[in-house]
Amino acid sequence: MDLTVDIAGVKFPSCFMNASGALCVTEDELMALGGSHSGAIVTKSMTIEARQGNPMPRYHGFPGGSINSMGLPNLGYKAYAALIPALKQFGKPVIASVAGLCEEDFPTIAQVINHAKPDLIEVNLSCPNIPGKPQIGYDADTSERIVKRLRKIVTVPMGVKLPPYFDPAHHKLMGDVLARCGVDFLTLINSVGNGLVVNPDAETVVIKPKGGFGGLGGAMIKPVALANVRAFWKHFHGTMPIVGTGGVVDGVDAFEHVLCGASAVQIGTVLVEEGVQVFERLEHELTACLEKKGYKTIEDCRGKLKGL
Ligand code: RRO
Repeated sequence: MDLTVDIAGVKFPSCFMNASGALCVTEDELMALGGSHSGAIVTKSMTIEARQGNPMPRYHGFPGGSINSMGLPNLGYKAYAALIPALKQFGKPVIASVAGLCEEDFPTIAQVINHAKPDLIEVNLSCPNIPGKPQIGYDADTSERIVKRLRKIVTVPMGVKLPPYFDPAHHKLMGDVLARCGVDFLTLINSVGNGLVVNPDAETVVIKPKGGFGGLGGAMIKPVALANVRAFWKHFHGTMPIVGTGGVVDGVDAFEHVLCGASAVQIGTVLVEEGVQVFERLEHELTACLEKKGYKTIEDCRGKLKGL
C-alpha cells in the first residue's frame, strides 16, 4: 500500500510521524526517529534557552490516554539548528517545532531555524503547561500578530499547531485569522489543556507541576481531535493540508483522521508508550484497513466522511 503523502509540496515516505514532544528532545531520540519507519522527524518545540522543564513526575500514562506537564524541556534553538543537517541525512522531512516564552522569541528562533533549512516549520501556538502563560492559540489577535511576523521571515512551508477548539465560532475565528496569515498547513490538535487525573487510592494528583493539571492525550481525546480536523478541513474547503494529531492508537484511528480530512497523522502517547516500533505496527494496520475497504491510496478517502 502506498502510504506516501505530500504536504505543502514536501514528500513524506509515510503518513505517520511523531508528534512534537514525543521522543524528540535529545539528539539520540531524534536520530532514533531518523532510523525508524516514522515518515518525518519532528523536533521538540524549541525555546531560546535550553530548558530542563517542569519538576517530575510530569508525564503519566493510563489506559485511556496520558496527562503531561513537561514544561517545554528542550535543547534550545541553536542546538536544534545545528542538528538539522544531520537529521536531513535520513532522507525524510525534518519539521522544526518553534515555540517561545514571549512574542519576541518566535521571530528570533524562526530566523535562525529557517536558515538551517528544515523541510517545514511547525509553529506551536498551544503549549498548555507553562505556569502563568496561557495558550497563544486561544488569543486570536496575538496569534495573528505572531504568525504574520513569522510569515515574513520563514521561507520553508510553515504551519501552526493549534489547541483544540470547542465551538464552531472559534473554528471560524481562527480559520479566518490563519487564512489572513498565509499558513501552509495545520497540525490539529495539541493536548487538551489543563485536565486533571486523580489517583483515588493515594488520594493524590498523578503529576507534580501545576497542582496536577496537565495536557490530555491519547485515546480519550480522539473525538476532540477529529472534530477539529473536520471543522478546519471544511473551513478551508479541503484546500489546507492538515496533520491530524490526537488519539491515534491504531491504524483505524488513523483512517478516521484521514476520512475527516487529515493528510498525515502524528503519534504522541502511543509513541511514548511503545517506542519507535509503533510506526511499523501502524503502517501494517492502516494498510490492512485500506485494503479491506478497497482503497488504493490515502488520497482516495481523504475528507470523504459521509453524513447520515
Ligand atoms: O512541553 C510541554 O509541556 C508540552 C508542550 Br510544549 C506542548 O505543546 N504540548 C504538551 O502537551 N506539552
